[in-house]
Amino acid sequence: MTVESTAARTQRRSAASGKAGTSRGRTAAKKTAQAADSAPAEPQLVQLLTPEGQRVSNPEYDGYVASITPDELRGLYRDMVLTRRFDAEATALQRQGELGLWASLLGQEAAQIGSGRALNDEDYVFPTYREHGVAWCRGVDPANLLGMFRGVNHGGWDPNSNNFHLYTIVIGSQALHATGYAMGVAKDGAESAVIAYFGDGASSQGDVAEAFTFSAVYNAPVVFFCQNNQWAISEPTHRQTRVPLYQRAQGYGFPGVRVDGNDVLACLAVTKQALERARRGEGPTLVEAFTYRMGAHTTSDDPTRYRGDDERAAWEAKDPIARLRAYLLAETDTNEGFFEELETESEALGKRVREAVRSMPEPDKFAIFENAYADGHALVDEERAQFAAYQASFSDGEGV
Ligand SMILES: Cc1ncc(C[n+]2csc(CCOP(=O)(O)OP(=O)(O)O)c2C)c(N)n1
Ligand SMILES: [Mg+2]
Repeated sequence: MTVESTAARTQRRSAASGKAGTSRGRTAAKKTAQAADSAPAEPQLVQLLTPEGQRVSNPEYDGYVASITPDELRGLYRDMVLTRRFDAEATALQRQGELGLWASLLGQEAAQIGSGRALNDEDYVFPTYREHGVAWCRGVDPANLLGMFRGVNHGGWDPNSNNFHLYTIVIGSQALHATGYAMGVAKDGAESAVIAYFGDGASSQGDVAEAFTFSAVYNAPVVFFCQNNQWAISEPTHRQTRVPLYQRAQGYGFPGVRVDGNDVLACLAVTKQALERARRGEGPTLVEAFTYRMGAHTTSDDPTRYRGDDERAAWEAKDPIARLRAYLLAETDTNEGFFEELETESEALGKRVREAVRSMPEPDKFAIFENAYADGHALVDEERAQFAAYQASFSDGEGV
C-alpha cells in the first residue's frame, strides 16, 4: 500500500463523515501531514558507474556506451571539471560584487554533461537558469552566460547559433516552449529531437503538466530532463510529490526513467535512448536525474537555515567527478599528466571569464524603454522622462 493511497483514503473518510473538526478528523489530518513530511523509500535507479568508480553492467543501457573510448571518457571528465571551475569562478565573481546573482550547478555536472553530450547538433535545448554544463556542451561561451547575471543584457547569446535557448527563470515555462517547438519539428518532418530541462520543484507547475499532456497526445519528439536535486529552494522534493517523479510519466502515457544523476555514463546512456525514441517518432520520455544541489539555491540563499551538513556530506561521497576520476585511473591509460594539464586549463578558463566579465560594456540606461512598442506609447514616454529627471538629479549628472 502506498503512502499516497493511505492519505487519500483518510481524507475521503473525513470528508464523507463530516468529522473534519472532531478529534478523529484532527488525527487524520495530523497523519496526512506526517506522511507528507517523511521521505518515501527510494526506488532503484539506472547506474553504470558506482560512487567508487566501478563499472556495473546494465543490459538495457550498456549498448549506449559500449563503444566509448578512453579519450571520450577523458573528454567527459574534462567537461565536468571545466564546468565546475567556471561555476566556482562565477560564484566568486558574485561575492566580489561583479555579478548580481549566481545559480550554482555544483554537484549536477554529471547530469548536465551526460545529457548534453548525448545531443546531436540539430537537437534543440530549452534550459532553466542552471544549465551551465549543458551550455558548455552546446558551445555557448561561458562568459556569455554571465551578462544576464551581471545585469548588462537579457541573455547574451543567439539561441539559434547553438540550438540552445535563452535561460528561463519562470519556473517550468520552458517545458511548454519545448513541447511547442517539438510539435513544430514533427510537422516539419525533421529528424531532430528537443530536450527540456527543469527541476524537481518545476514538476509541480501547471506548465509542466500541460507540456506532458500535449507532448503525449501529439507524440512530440521531446525529452523532459528533470534534475531532481532534492530541493526547490528550501522545499524538499518529498513535500512536492507522493510518488517518485519519474513515475508521473506513466499517468500521461509515456515512459519515465530514474537515473543516477551523479553518474555521467548512465546519464549519457539514458538520454541517448530517450532522444533516439523521440527521433524515431515514438514520443516523449521523462528522465529523472537523481542528484543533489551541493551549494545554495543561488548566492542569495542560505541553505544552513533549512538543511543539515550531514546531508551534503552524504552526497559528497557520491561526487560525479571523483567517481569518473577513479574509473579513469583504474581502468584506462590516463596518467597524472592529464590531470595536471587540465588543472592549468581550468585556471586559464577562470582567468578568461573573470576578465571578460569585468570588461563587459555598461548598457545604455535608456535601452529599457526601447522595443516595448513599435510606435512608442505615451506611458512609456512619461516613464522615460521620469527616469531622465531621476538620473539628472545626481550632482555629477552621471546617474546611478
Ligand atoms: C513561476 C515561478 N514561480 C516561482 C519562482 C521563484 N523560484 C525561483 S527558483 C524556484 C525553485 C525551483 O526549484 P527547482 O525547479 O527544483 O529547480 P532548482 O532551482 O532546484 O534547480 C522558485 C520557486 C519563479 N522563478 N517562477
Ligand atoms: Mg530542485
